Amino acid sequence: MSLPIASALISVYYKDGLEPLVRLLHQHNVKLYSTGGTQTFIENLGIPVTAVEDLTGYPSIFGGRVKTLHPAVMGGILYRRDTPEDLAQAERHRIPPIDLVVVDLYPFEETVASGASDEDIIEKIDIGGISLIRAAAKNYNDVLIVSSRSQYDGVVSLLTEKNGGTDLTDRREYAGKAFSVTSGYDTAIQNYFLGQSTSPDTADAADVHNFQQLPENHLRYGENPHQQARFFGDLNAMFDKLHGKELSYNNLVDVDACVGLIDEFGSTPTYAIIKHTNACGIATAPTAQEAYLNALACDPVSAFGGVVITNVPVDLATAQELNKLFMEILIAPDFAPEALDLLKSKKNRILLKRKPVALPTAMFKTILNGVLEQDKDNTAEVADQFKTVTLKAPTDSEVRALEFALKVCKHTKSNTIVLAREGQLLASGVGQTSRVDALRQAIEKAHAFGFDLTGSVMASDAFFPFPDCVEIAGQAGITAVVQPGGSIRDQDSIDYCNQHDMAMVTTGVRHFKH
Ligand code: 93A
Repeated sequence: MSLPIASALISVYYKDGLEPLVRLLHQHNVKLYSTGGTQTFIENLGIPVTAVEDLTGYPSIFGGRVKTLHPAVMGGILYRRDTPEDLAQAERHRIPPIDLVVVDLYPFEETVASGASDEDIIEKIDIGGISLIRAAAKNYNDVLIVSSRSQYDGVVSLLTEKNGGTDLTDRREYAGKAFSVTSGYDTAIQNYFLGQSTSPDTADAADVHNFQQLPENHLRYGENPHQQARFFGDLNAMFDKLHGKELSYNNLVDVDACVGLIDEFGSTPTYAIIKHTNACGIATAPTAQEAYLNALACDPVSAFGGVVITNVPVDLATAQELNKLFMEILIAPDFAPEALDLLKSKKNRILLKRKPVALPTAMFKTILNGVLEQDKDNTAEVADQFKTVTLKAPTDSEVRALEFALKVCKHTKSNTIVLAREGQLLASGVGQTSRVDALRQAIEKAHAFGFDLTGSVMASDAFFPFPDCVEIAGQAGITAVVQPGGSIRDQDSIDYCNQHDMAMVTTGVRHFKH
Protein backbone atom coordinates (compact mmCIF):
# COMPACT_ATOMS: atom_id res chain seq x y z
CA MET A 1 0.00 0.00 0.00
CA SER A 2 1.32 3.43 -0.91
CA LEU A 3 2.27 5.62 2.06
CA PRO A 4 1.76 9.35 1.52
CA ILE A 5 4.38 11.91 2.55
CA ALA A 6 3.14 14.74 4.75
CA SER A 7 6.44 16.30 5.79
CA ALA A 8 10.05 16.36 4.60
CA LEU A 9 13.40 17.53 5.89
CA ILE A 10 15.72 18.70 3.14
CA SER A 11 19.38 19.42 3.84
CA VAL A 12 21.60 19.29 0.81
CA TYR A 13 25.08 20.57 0.05
CA TYR A 14 24.70 20.94 -3.71
CA LYS A 15 21.38 22.49 -4.57
CA ASP A 16 21.46 21.97 -8.33
CA GLY A 17 18.90 19.49 -9.56
CA LEU A 18 16.82 19.85 -6.39
CA GLU A 19 14.16 22.17 -7.79
CA PRO A 20 11.89 19.60 -9.52
CA LEU A 21 11.74 17.51 -6.34
CA VAL A 22 10.91 20.52 -4.15
CA ARG A 23 8.22 21.65 -6.58
CA LEU A 24 6.71 18.17 -6.70
CA LEU A 25 6.62 17.96 -2.90
CA HIS A 26 5.01 21.39 -2.74
CA GLN A 27 2.35 20.28 -5.26
CA HIS A 28 1.54 17.41 -2.92
CA ASN A 29 1.24 19.84 0.04
CA VAL A 30 4.24 18.36 1.83
CA LYS A 31 5.37 20.47 4.77
CA LEU A 32 9.03 21.31 4.28
CA TYR A 33 11.74 21.76 6.91
CA SER A 34 15.22 22.78 5.97
CA THR A 35 18.70 23.88 7.06
CA GLY A 36 20.23 27.32 6.34
CA GLY A 37 21.47 27.26 2.75
CA THR A 38 18.84 24.81 1.56
CA GLN A 39 16.13 26.89 3.23
CA THR A 40 17.27 29.99 1.31
CA PHE A 41 17.29 27.99 -1.93
CA ILE A 42 13.70 26.79 -1.36
CA GLU A 43 12.51 30.26 -0.32
CA ASN A 44 14.01 31.66 -3.51
CA LEU A 45 11.77 29.27 -5.45
CA GLY A 46 8.82 30.97 -3.74
CA ILE A 47 7.94 27.82 -1.81
CA PRO A 48 7.14 27.96 1.93
CA VAL A 49 9.66 26.23 4.18
CA THR A 50 10.20 26.06 7.95
CA ALA A 51 13.70 26.54 9.36
CA VAL A 52 14.93 23.52 11.26
CA GLU A 53 15.73 25.94 14.12
CA ASP A 54 12.00 26.62 14.43
CA LEU A 55 11.40 22.90 14.71
CA THR A 56 14.08 22.34 17.34
CA GLY A 57 13.79 25.66 19.15
CA TYR A 58 17.57 25.66 19.01
CA PRO A 59 19.95 27.72 16.86
CA SER A 60 22.57 26.22 14.59
CA ILE A 61 25.72 26.26 16.74
CA PHE A 62 29.50 25.85 16.55
CA GLY A 63 29.77 27.15 13.03
CA GLY A 64 27.05 24.77 11.81
CA ARG A 65 28.64 21.67 13.29
CA VAL A 66 25.38 21.12 15.17
CA LYS A 67 22.27 22.06 13.24
CA THR A 68 20.07 18.98 12.81
CA LEU A 69 21.46 16.89 15.68
CA HIS A 70 18.47 17.29 17.97
CA PRO A 71 15.82 14.95 19.43
CA ALA A 72 13.03 16.83 17.64
CA VAL A 73 14.65 16.01 14.32
CA MET A 74 15.98 12.53 15.04
CA GLY A 75 12.81 11.66 16.98
CA GLY A 76 10.54 12.84 14.16
CA ILE A 77 12.37 10.53 11.82
CA LEU A 78 12.83 7.54 14.11
CA TYR A 79 9.60 7.12 16.06
CA ARG A 80 7.57 4.09 15.02
CA ARG A 81 4.24 5.20 13.60
CA ASP A 82 2.63 1.86 14.48
CA THR A 83 3.77 1.74 18.14
CA PRO A 84 1.41 3.37 20.69
CA GLU A 85 4.22 4.22 23.16
CA ASP A 86 6.23 5.96 20.45
CA LEU A 87 3.15 7.87 19.28
CA ALA A 88 2.42 8.93 22.87
CA GLN A 89 6.01 10.07 23.42
CA ALA A 90 6.07 12.00 20.16
CA GLU A 91 2.90 13.74 21.24
CA ARG A 92 4.19 14.42 24.78
CA HIS A 93 7.46 15.92 23.50
CA ARG A 94 5.71 17.71 20.63
CA ILE A 95 7.76 15.95 18.00
CA PRO A 96 6.14 16.18 14.57
CA PRO A 97 6.73 13.34 12.11
CA ILE A 98 9.27 13.63 9.29
CA ASP A 99 8.27 11.24 6.47
CA LEU A 100 10.93 12.05 3.92
CA VAL A 101 14.58 13.00 4.41
CA VAL A 102 16.62 14.41 1.54
CA VAL A 103 20.35 14.80 2.14
CA ASP A 104 23.35 15.52 -0.02
CA LEU A 105 26.41 15.20 2.18
CA TYR A 106 29.33 17.59 2.55
CA PRO A 107 31.65 16.75 -0.37
CA PHE A 108 34.43 15.13 1.63
CA GLU A 109 36.30 13.41 -1.21
CA GLU A 110 36.07 16.45 -3.46
CA THR A 111 37.54 18.60 -0.68
CA VAL A 112 40.43 16.17 -0.19
CA ALA A 113 41.04 16.09 -3.93
CA SER A 114 41.05 19.91 -4.15
CA GLY A 115 44.18 19.95 -2.00
CA ALA A 116 42.41 21.77 0.86
CA SER A 117 44.02 22.13 4.28
CA ASP A 118 43.58 19.50 6.95
CA GLU A 119 41.36 21.88 8.88
CA ASP A 120 39.02 22.43 5.91
CA ILE A 121 38.94 18.70 5.19
CA ILE A 122 37.96 17.89 8.77
CA GLU A 123 35.13 20.44 8.60
CA LYS A 124 33.81 18.54 5.59
CA ILE A 125 33.23 15.39 7.61
CA ASP A 126 29.47 15.43 7.67
CA ILE A 127 27.99 14.37 11.00
CA GLY A 128 24.42 15.63 11.01
CA GLY A 129 23.72 14.63 7.41
CA ILE A 130 25.06 11.11 7.95
CA SER A 131 22.93 10.79 11.09
CA LEU A 132 19.83 11.92 9.22
CA ILE A 133 20.50 9.37 6.50
CA ARG A 134 21.10 6.51 8.92
CA ALA A 135 18.06 7.38 11.01
CA ALA A 136 15.73 7.63 8.02
CA ALA A 137 17.12 4.45 6.49
CA LYS A 138 16.68 2.59 9.77
CA ASN A 139 13.05 3.64 9.91
CA TYR A 140 12.36 2.82 6.26
CA ASN A 141 9.13 1.30 7.50
CA ASP A 142 7.75 4.84 7.86
CA VAL A 143 10.27 7.13 6.16
CA LEU A 144 11.73 7.53 2.66
CA ILE A 145 15.43 8.43 2.51
CA VAL A 146 16.98 10.18 -0.48
CA SER A 147 20.68 10.06 0.34
CA SER A 148 22.41 11.64 -2.63
CA ARG A 149 21.70 14.19 -5.31
CA SER A 150 22.16 11.41 -7.86
CA GLN A 151 18.80 10.05 -6.66
CA TYR A 152 16.67 13.17 -7.26
CA ASP A 153 15.55 12.22 -10.76
CA GLY A 154 14.72 8.67 -9.72
CA VAL A 155 12.68 9.79 -6.75
CA VAL A 156 10.79 12.40 -8.77
CA SER A 157 9.78 9.65 -11.22
CA LEU A 158 8.81 7.36 -8.35
CA LEU A 159 6.67 9.95 -6.55
CA THR A 160 5.07 11.04 -9.81
CA GLU A 161 4.22 7.46 -10.68
CA LYS A 162 2.81 6.75 -7.20
CA ASN A 163 0.95 10.04 -6.76
CA GLY A 164 3.24 11.42 -4.06
CA GLY A 165 3.54 8.23 -1.98
CA THR A 166 5.86 5.23 -1.75
CA ASP A 167 5.57 1.50 -1.13
CA LEU A 168 7.52 -0.35 1.54
CA THR A 169 9.66 -2.01 -1.13
CA ASP A 170 10.61 1.42 -2.52
CA ARG A 171 11.57 2.69 0.91
CA ARG A 172 13.60 -0.42 1.65
CA GLU A 173 15.41 -0.10 -1.65
CA TYR A 174 16.29 3.54 -0.90
CA ALA A 175 17.39 2.53 2.62
CA GLY A 176 19.80 0.04 1.09
CA LYS A 177 21.20 2.74 -1.19
CA ALA A 178 21.49 5.03 1.83
CA PHE A 179 23.70 2.61 3.73
CA SER A 180 25.87 2.19 0.67
CA VAL A 181 26.22 6.00 0.57
CA THR A 182 27.15 6.20 4.25
CA SER A 183 29.58 3.29 4.09
CA GLY A 184 31.24 4.71 0.96
CA TYR A 185 31.50 8.08 2.69
CA ASP A 186 33.09 6.55 5.78
CA THR A 187 35.48 4.52 3.65
CA ALA A 188 36.65 7.73 1.98
CA ILE A 189 37.23 9.27 5.43
CA GLN A 190 39.02 6.14 6.57
CA ASN A 191 41.25 6.23 3.47
CA TYR A 192 42.07 9.84 4.18
CA PHE A 193 43.12 9.05 7.74
CA LEU A 194 45.16 6.09 6.52
CA GLY A 195 46.85 8.32 3.95
CA GLN A 196 45.31 6.50 0.99
CA SER A 197 43.19 9.22 -0.55
CA THR A 198 42.84 9.44 -4.31
CA SER A 199 45.77 11.06 -6.06
CA PRO A 200 45.15 14.56 -7.48
CA ASP A 201 45.34 13.45 -11.13
CA THR A 202 42.40 11.13 -10.67
CA ALA A 203 40.68 13.47 -8.28
CA ASP A 204 37.58 14.10 -10.33
CA ALA A 205 37.27 10.54 -11.60
CA ALA A 206 34.30 8.62 -10.23
CA ASP A 207 35.17 6.36 -7.31
CA VAL A 208 34.29 3.06 -8.89
CA HIS A 209 35.22 1.15 -5.75
CA ASN A 210 31.94 2.27 -4.22
CA PHE A 211 30.09 1.95 -7.47
CA GLN A 212 26.70 1.57 -5.82
CA GLN A 213 27.00 5.19 -4.74
CA LEU A 214 27.14 6.30 -8.36
CA PRO A 215 23.93 7.24 -10.17
CA GLU A 216 22.09 4.09 -11.15
CA ASN A 217 20.80 3.82 -14.69
CA HIS A 218 18.40 1.07 -15.63
CA LEU A 219 19.17 -0.32 -19.05
CA ARG A 220 16.51 -1.89 -21.23
CA TYR A 221 18.44 -5.14 -21.06
CA GLY A 222 21.96 -6.48 -20.89
CA GLU A 223 24.18 -7.99 -23.51
CA ASN A 224 21.14 -9.98 -24.69
CA PRO A 225 17.45 -9.20 -24.31
CA HIS A 226 16.90 -11.85 -21.64
CA GLN A 227 19.58 -10.33 -19.37
CA GLN A 228 18.66 -7.50 -16.99
CA ALA A 229 21.22 -4.75 -16.62
CA ARG A 230 22.11 -1.50 -14.90
CA PHE A 231 24.89 1.01 -15.33
CA PHE A 232 26.31 2.77 -12.28
CA GLY A 233 27.82 6.06 -13.33
CA ASP A 234 27.07 9.60 -14.39
CA LEU A 235 26.81 9.57 -18.15
CA ASN A 236 25.69 13.19 -18.17
CA ALA A 237 29.02 14.18 -16.67
CA MET A 238 30.79 12.54 -19.56
CA PHE A 239 28.59 13.26 -22.55
CA ASP A 240 25.95 15.68 -23.77
CA LYS A 241 23.52 13.56 -25.74
CA LEU A 242 22.62 15.81 -28.65
CA HIS A 243 20.40 13.36 -30.49
CA GLY A 244 19.02 9.84 -30.56
CA LYS A 245 17.62 7.09 -28.43
CA GLU A 246 18.80 5.69 -25.09
CA LEU A 247 22.18 3.99 -24.98
CA SER A 248 22.00 0.23 -24.63
CA TYR A 249 24.33 -2.06 -22.68
CA ASN A 250 26.26 -2.98 -25.82
CA ASN A 251 26.38 0.67 -26.87
CA LEU A 252 27.98 1.58 -23.56
CA VAL A 253 30.54 -1.18 -23.90
CA ASP A 254 31.45 0.00 -27.41
CA VAL A 255 31.51 3.65 -26.37
CA ASP A 256 33.96 2.70 -23.63
CA ALA A 257 36.15 0.86 -26.15
CA CYS A 258 36.02 3.89 -28.46
CA VAL A 259 37.07 6.30 -25.72
CA GLY A 260 39.98 4.11 -24.64
CA LEU A 261 41.21 3.80 -28.21
CA ILE A 262 40.87 7.41 -29.34
CA ASP A 263 42.62 8.71 -26.24
CA GLU A 264 45.81 7.06 -27.50
CA PHE A 265 45.95 9.46 -30.43
CA GLY A 266 46.35 12.91 -28.90
CA SER A 267 45.12 15.72 -31.10
CA THR A 268 46.05 14.59 -34.65
CA PRO A 269 42.72 14.27 -36.48
CA THR A 270 41.69 10.65 -35.93
CA TYR A 271 38.54 8.66 -36.67
CA ALA A 272 37.88 5.17 -35.34
CA ILE A 273 35.03 2.78 -36.06
CA ILE A 274 34.33 0.11 -33.47
CA LYS A 275 32.36 -3.12 -33.72
CA HIS A 276 32.02 -5.42 -30.71
CA THR A 277 34.75 -3.40 -28.96
CA ASN A 278 37.36 -3.94 -31.68
CA ALA A 279 38.42 -1.35 -34.23
CA CYS A 280 37.27 -2.28 -37.72
CA GLY A 281 38.75 0.97 -38.98
CA ILE A 282 40.96 3.71 -37.62
CA ALA A 283 43.06 6.35 -39.30
CA THR A 284 44.85 9.58 -38.58
CA ALA A 285 45.33 12.16 -41.33
CA PRO A 286 46.00 15.85 -41.83
CA THR A 287 42.27 16.48 -42.32
CA ALA A 288 39.34 14.98 -40.44
CA GLN A 289 37.51 13.99 -43.60
CA GLU A 290 40.53 12.08 -44.88
CA ALA A 291 40.93 10.36 -41.49
CA TYR A 292 37.30 9.22 -41.60
CA LEU A 293 37.47 7.99 -45.20
CA ASN A 294 40.69 6.07 -44.49
CA ALA A 295 39.13 4.54 -41.38
CA LEU A 296 36.06 3.49 -43.33
CA ALA A 297 38.17 2.02 -46.15
CA CYS A 298 39.72 -0.48 -43.75
CA ASP A 299 36.54 -2.54 -43.55
CA PRO A 300 33.40 -0.84 -44.87
CA VAL A 301 31.41 -4.04 -44.35
CA SER A 302 32.00 -4.25 -40.61
CA ALA A 303 31.55 -0.47 -40.25
CA PHE A 304 27.81 -0.91 -40.88
CA GLY A 305 26.05 -0.39 -37.55
CA GLY A 306 29.30 0.53 -35.81
CA VAL A 307 30.19 3.14 -33.23
CA VAL A 308 32.31 5.99 -34.53
CA ILE A 309 34.55 8.28 -32.50
CA THR A 310 36.79 11.19 -33.34
CA ASN A 311 39.08 13.46 -31.37
CA VAL A 312 38.29 16.56 -33.44
CA PRO A 313 35.07 18.55 -33.93
CA VAL A 314 32.87 17.16 -36.70
CA ASP A 315 32.87 19.57 -39.67
CA LEU A 316 30.30 19.68 -42.43
CA ALA A 317 32.53 18.02 -45.06
CA THR A 318 33.12 15.00 -42.82
CA ALA A 319 29.48 14.97 -41.67
CA GLN A 320 28.42 14.61 -45.32
CA GLU A 321 30.51 11.45 -45.57
CA LEU A 322 29.47 10.18 -42.13
CA ASN A 323 25.83 10.67 -43.05
CA LYS A 324 26.13 7.99 -45.71
CA LEU A 325 27.02 5.36 -43.10
CA PHE A 326 24.47 3.52 -41.01
CA MET A 327 26.04 3.91 -37.58
CA GLU A 328 24.70 3.48 -34.08
CA ILE A 329 26.63 6.27 -32.38
CA LEU A 330 28.97 9.12 -33.22
CA ILE A 331 31.11 10.57 -30.43
CA ALA A 332 33.03 13.81 -30.88
CA PRO A 333 34.38 16.64 -28.75
CA ASP A 334 32.10 19.00 -30.71
CA PHE A 335 29.94 19.36 -33.81
CA ALA A 336 29.75 22.29 -36.22
CA PRO A 337 26.09 23.49 -36.22
CA GLU A 338 25.54 22.56 -39.91
CA ALA A 339 27.16 19.15 -39.32
CA LEU A 340 24.88 18.55 -36.37
CA ASP A 341 21.75 19.49 -38.34
CA LEU A 342 22.71 17.07 -41.08
CA LEU A 343 23.59 14.20 -38.75
CA LYS A 344 20.36 14.64 -36.81
CA SER A 345 18.43 13.73 -39.95
CA LYS A 346 18.56 10.04 -38.97
CA LYS A 347 16.17 9.56 -36.08
CA ASN A 348 17.92 6.75 -34.23
CA ARG A 349 21.50 7.86 -34.65
CA ILE A 350 22.96 8.73 -31.27
CA LEU A 351 25.17 11.82 -31.21
CA LEU A 352 27.34 12.31 -28.15
CA LYS A 353 29.41 15.37 -27.38
CA ARG A 354 32.20 14.24 -25.12
CA LYS A 355 33.25 16.34 -22.14
CA PRO A 356 36.74 16.24 -20.63
CA VAL A 357 36.31 14.04 -17.57
CA ALA A 358 38.96 12.06 -15.71
CA LEU A 359 38.25 8.34 -15.94
CA PRO A 360 38.74 5.72 -13.24
CA THR A 361 42.12 4.03 -13.30
CA ALA A 362 40.85 0.69 -11.97
CA MET A 363 38.83 -1.98 -13.70
CA PHE A 364 36.70 -4.79 -12.27
CA LYS A 365 35.25 -8.09 -13.39
CA THR A 366 33.28 -10.65 -11.41
CA ILE A 367 34.79 -14.09 -11.61
CA LEU A 368 34.20 -17.29 -9.64
CA ASN A 369 32.98 -16.25 -6.21
CA GLY A 370 34.71 -12.89 -6.21
CA VAL A 371 35.84 -9.87 -8.12
CA LEU A 372 39.05 -9.19 -10.01
CA GLU A 373 40.43 -5.68 -9.82
CA GLN A 374 43.34 -4.43 -11.87
CA ASP A 375 44.83 -1.15 -13.08
CA LYS A 376 43.88 -0.17 -16.60
CA ASP A 377 46.53 -0.92 -19.20
CA ASN A 378 47.73 2.64 -19.50
CA THR A 379 51.06 2.38 -21.28
CA ALA A 380 51.58 2.48 -25.02
CA GLU A 381 55.17 2.18 -26.10
CA VAL A 382 56.49 4.71 -28.56
CA ALA A 383 59.68 4.98 -30.62
CA ASP A 384 61.90 5.77 -27.59
CA GLN A 385 60.99 2.44 -26.02
CA PHE A 386 61.44 0.42 -29.21
CA LYS A 387 64.54 -1.78 -29.15
CA THR A 388 65.71 -2.80 -32.60
CA VAL A 389 66.68 -6.49 -32.48
CA THR A 390 67.32 -7.05 -36.20
CA LEU A 391 70.23 -5.95 -38.39
CA LYS A 392 67.90 -3.62 -40.17
CA ALA A 393 66.24 -0.80 -38.21
CA PRO A 394 62.77 0.33 -39.22
CA THR A 395 62.59 3.48 -41.36
CA ASP A 396 61.07 6.64 -39.85
CA SER A 397 57.83 5.95 -41.67
CA GLU A 398 57.80 2.35 -40.42
CA VAL A 399 58.43 3.55 -36.86
CA ARG A 400 55.39 5.80 -37.08
CA ALA A 401 53.36 2.93 -38.54
CA LEU A 402 54.57 0.60 -35.75
CA GLU A 403 53.58 3.13 -33.08
CA PHE A 404 50.15 3.42 -34.69
CA ALA A 405 49.70 -0.36 -35.02
CA LEU A 406 50.74 -0.95 -31.41
CA LYS A 407 48.17 1.51 -30.07
CA VAL A 408 45.42 -0.26 -32.00
CA CYS A 409 46.78 -3.67 -30.98
CA LYS A 410 46.57 -2.75 -27.31
CA HIS A 411 42.82 -2.08 -27.70
CA THR A 412 42.04 -5.24 -29.68
CA LYS A 413 40.95 -8.56 -28.18
CA SER A 414 43.71 -11.15 -27.77
CA ASN A 415 45.13 -13.01 -29.51
CA THR A 416 45.55 -10.25 -31.99
CA ILE A 417 47.72 -9.18 -34.86
CA VAL A 418 47.33 -5.69 -36.27
CA LEU A 419 48.49 -4.74 -39.75
CA ALA A 420 48.91 -1.07 -40.55
CA ARG A 421 50.69 1.53 -42.56
CA GLU A 422 51.46 5.05 -41.43
CA GLY A 423 48.20 6.53 -40.13
CA GLN A 424 45.90 3.70 -41.22
CA LEU A 425 44.76 0.35 -39.92
CA LEU A 426 44.80 -2.16 -42.79
CA ALA A 427 43.36 -5.16 -40.98
CA SER A 428 43.45 -7.02 -37.70
CA GLY A 429 42.90 -10.54 -36.55
CA VAL A 430 40.94 -10.43 -33.30
CA GLY A 431 40.18 -12.76 -30.42
CA GLN A 432 41.79 -15.83 -31.94
CA THR A 433 43.07 -18.78 -29.94
CA SER A 434 46.29 -18.80 -31.95
CA ARG A 435 48.36 -15.84 -33.08
CA VAL A 436 48.93 -17.53 -36.43
CA ASP A 437 45.17 -17.63 -36.98
CA ALA A 438 44.97 -13.94 -36.04
CA LEU A 439 47.65 -13.11 -38.62
CA ARG A 440 46.05 -15.23 -41.35
CA GLN A 441 42.70 -13.58 -40.65
CA ALA A 442 44.27 -10.13 -40.86
CA ILE A 443 46.04 -10.86 -44.14
CA GLU A 444 42.91 -12.32 -45.67
CA LYS A 445 40.84 -9.32 -44.62
CA ALA A 446 43.39 -6.81 -45.88
CA HIS A 447 43.43 -8.49 -49.27
CA ALA A 448 39.64 -8.75 -49.36
CA PHE A 449 39.41 -4.96 -49.01
CA GLY A 450 42.00 -4.35 -51.70
CA PHE A 451 45.13 -3.58 -49.69
CA ASP A 452 48.57 -4.58 -50.90
CA LEU A 453 50.51 -5.36 -47.75
CA THR A 454 53.94 -4.72 -49.29
CA GLY A 455 55.77 -2.32 -46.99
CA SER A 456 53.15 -2.55 -44.23
CA VAL A 457 53.87 -3.27 -40.56
CA MET A 458 52.66 -5.77 -38.01
CA ALA A 459 52.04 -5.45 -34.25
CA SER A 460 51.50 -8.40 -31.96
CA ASP A 461 49.95 -8.17 -28.47
CA ALA A 462 52.36 -10.86 -27.15
CA PHE A 463 55.63 -12.53 -28.14
CA PHE A 464 56.02 -15.08 -30.92
CA PRO A 465 56.72 -18.53 -29.48
CA PHE A 466 57.76 -19.75 -32.95
CA PRO A 467 58.97 -18.02 -36.12
CA ASP A 468 55.77 -18.97 -38.01
CA CYS A 469 54.20 -15.49 -37.69
CA VAL A 470 57.15 -13.59 -39.11
CA GLU A 471 57.42 -16.17 -41.91
CA ILE A 472 53.78 -15.66 -42.92
CA ALA A 473 54.15 -11.89 -42.52
CA GLY A 474 57.31 -11.78 -44.64
CA GLN A 475 55.60 -13.76 -47.39
CA ALA A 476 52.74 -11.23 -47.34
CA GLY A 477 55.18 -8.35 -47.88
CA ILE A 478 55.25 -6.98 -44.33
CA THR A 479 58.56 -5.24 -43.65
CA ALA A 480 58.54 -4.24 -39.99
CA VAL A 481 57.31 -5.88 -36.80
CA VAL A 482 56.72 -4.76 -33.20
CA GLN A 483 56.24 -7.29 -30.42
CA PRO A 484 57.05 -7.50 -26.70
CA GLY A 485 59.80 -10.12 -27.09
CA GLY A 486 60.75 -12.48 -24.31
CA SER A 487 60.14 -15.87 -25.94
CA ILE A 488 62.92 -18.41 -25.53
CA ARG A 489 62.79 -18.75 -29.32
CA ASP A 490 62.92 -15.00 -30.08
CA GLN A 491 66.12 -15.59 -32.00
CA ASP A 492 64.33 -17.85 -34.52
CA SER A 493 61.98 -14.99 -35.44
CA ILE A 494 64.85 -12.49 -35.49
CA ASP A 495 66.91 -14.78 -37.76
CA TYR A 496 64.04 -15.05 -40.22
CA CYS A 497 63.68 -11.24 -40.29
CA ASN A 498 67.43 -10.80 -40.84
CA GLN A 499 67.36 -13.24 -43.75
CA HIS A 500 64.40 -11.46 -45.34
CA ASP A 501 65.36 -7.83 -44.91
CA MET A 502 62.69 -7.21 -42.29
CA ALA A 503 63.02 -4.97 -39.24
CA MET A 504 61.85 -6.01 -35.79
CA VAL A 505 61.57 -3.98 -32.60
CA THR A 506 60.68 -5.25 -29.16
CA THR A 507 59.04 -3.30 -26.34
CA GLY A 508 59.26 -5.62 -23.34
CA VAL A 509 55.56 -4.88 -22.63
CA ARG A 510 52.74 -7.30 -23.34
CA HIS A 511 49.22 -6.03 -24.10
CA PHE A 512 46.75 -8.85 -23.60
CA LYS A 513 43.12 -7.78 -23.65
CA HIS A 514 40.31 -10.22 -22.89
O1 93A B 1 28.11 20.02 10.26
S1 93A B 1 27.15 18.97 10.20
O2 93A B 1 27.68 17.66 10.31
N1 93A B 1 26.06 19.13 11.38
C1 93A B 1 24.74 19.00 11.23
O3 93A B 1 24.02 18.98 12.23
C2 93A B 1 24.20 18.90 9.90
N2 93A B 1 22.94 18.76 9.45
C3 93A B 1 22.95 18.74 8.11
N3 93A B 1 26.36 19.09 8.80
C4 93A B 1 25.03 18.95 8.75
N4 93A B 1 24.22 18.87 7.65
C5 93A B 1 24.69 18.98 6.27
O4 93A B 1 24.53 20.33 5.89
C6 93A B 1 23.96 18.21 5.23
O5 93A B 1 24.44 16.90 5.04
C7 93A B 1 24.16 19.05 3.97
O6 93A B 1 25.30 18.63 3.26
C8 93A B 1 24.43 20.46 4.48
C9 93A B 1 23.32 21.40 4.08
O7 93A B 1 23.50 22.63 4.69
P1 93A B 1 22.76 23.93 4.16
O8 93A B 1 21.34 23.60 3.98
O9 93A B 1 22.99 24.97 5.21
O10 93A B 1 23.44 24.31 2.85
